[in-house]
Amino acid sequence: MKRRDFVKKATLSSFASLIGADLVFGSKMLKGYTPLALQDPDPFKLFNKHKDMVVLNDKPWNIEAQAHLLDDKITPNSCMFIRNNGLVPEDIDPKTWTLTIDGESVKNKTSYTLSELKSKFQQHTYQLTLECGGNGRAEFDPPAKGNQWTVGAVHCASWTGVRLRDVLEDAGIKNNAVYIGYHAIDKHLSMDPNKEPISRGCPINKALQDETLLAFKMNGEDIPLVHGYPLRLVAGGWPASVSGKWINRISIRNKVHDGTKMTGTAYRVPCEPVAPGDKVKDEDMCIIESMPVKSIITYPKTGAIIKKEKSLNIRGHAWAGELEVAKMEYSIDFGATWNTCPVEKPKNRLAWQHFSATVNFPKPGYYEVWARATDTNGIAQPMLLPGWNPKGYLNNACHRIAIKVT
Ligand SMILES: Nc1nc2c(c(=O)[nH]1)N[C@H]1C(S)=C(S)[C@@H](COP(=O)(O)O)O[C@H]1N2
Ligand SMILES: [Mo]
Repeated sequence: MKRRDFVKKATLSSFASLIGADLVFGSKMLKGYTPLALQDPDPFKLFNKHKDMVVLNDKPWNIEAQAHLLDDKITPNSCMFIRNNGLVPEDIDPKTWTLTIDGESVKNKTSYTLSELKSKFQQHTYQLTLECGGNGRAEFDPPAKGNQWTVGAVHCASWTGVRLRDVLEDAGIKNNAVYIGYHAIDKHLSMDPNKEPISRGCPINKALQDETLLAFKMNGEDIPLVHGYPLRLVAGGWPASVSGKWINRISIRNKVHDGTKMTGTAYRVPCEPVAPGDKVKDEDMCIIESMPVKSIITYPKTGAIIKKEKSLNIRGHAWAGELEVAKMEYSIDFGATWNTCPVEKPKNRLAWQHFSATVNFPKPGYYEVWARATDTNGIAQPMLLPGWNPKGYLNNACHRIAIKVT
């Protein structure tokens, strides 16, 4: 039950147990009034998030991790960033939930209940890296509007579900299919029922990949509500906006999907590089597909102080959209020289990879450790900022941590 309904239905005694004190004049309270103690929900409790997570916006909820919170190989719910464009749905009944496959390019429009999806199709589990297209936006200059994500809008959880391909093929895909678009039940901030907060998708070939899932489990449990319960599209390696939460419809389109945030400048970057601050026409903006190569140092936490004789073990993760990370390096001299360090193979395609290194510092003082990944095409992360773009997407600059050696 959602807190609001709980408050509505609560008796005075259960109400008091929520607040942790007696509601002394509870009988005098006007009907429909919510006591202040319950008006400001604590997002950390509400979403089971770690206390070091950073709230960027509360309407809609946008919460990011810090680098040191992402140390686990598989990101636990407590440290997964939240990015909502609209309102988190309430009162979801998994028993009556259906997913409808429709669109110009479906052979037979078909609806499936959750239990049909689970029983009719084979289930698969993959670790999938989902990074918000706007991760790193805070660093761009001139600045871009939108959530000022620093480094924490990325996670790699383990997702279980059925292949989108199996379901689309069951409904039948016409030869003229080019794209899929998702529709979800979250409400627009304006509460206008005719507006969708977001309805994105991907080309049909991405939709048909083995790892593209209709997921109903995350890290072995029901997906937490805020991350898309009861059904979520998961398309690793692409901007996480492609991975629709709370989806109840997928359209097989005979053209590029034109839902909310597919058109204009949303999730698009200039097709050709532009100078910082340039105006770019809508028609010169291209849809972001695979995310660029990137890495993050998750241990130690920036600002760590170490003793001179100790060498420092660092570790973190690296990912490269549709590609793999082929090489991992670190630098302690602001990028003048680089040392190669080991990077593990991914658990499966589109999962992030783990790296570690033992770093030795020549003498006491202030240092920065920079990490740089290179993908299988030989493309490396830029040391500082990559190409400026009007909406502040795709900042894959090297992650840096400060270290003091005493
Ligand atoms: N229905 C729906 N799906 C959505 C969104 C949303 O607002 N509504 N946000 C998208 C964006 S922009 C991102 S980055 C990811 C965030 O996923 P998370 O909140 O599980 O980390 O969900 C995507 N799927
Ligand atoms: Mo996003």
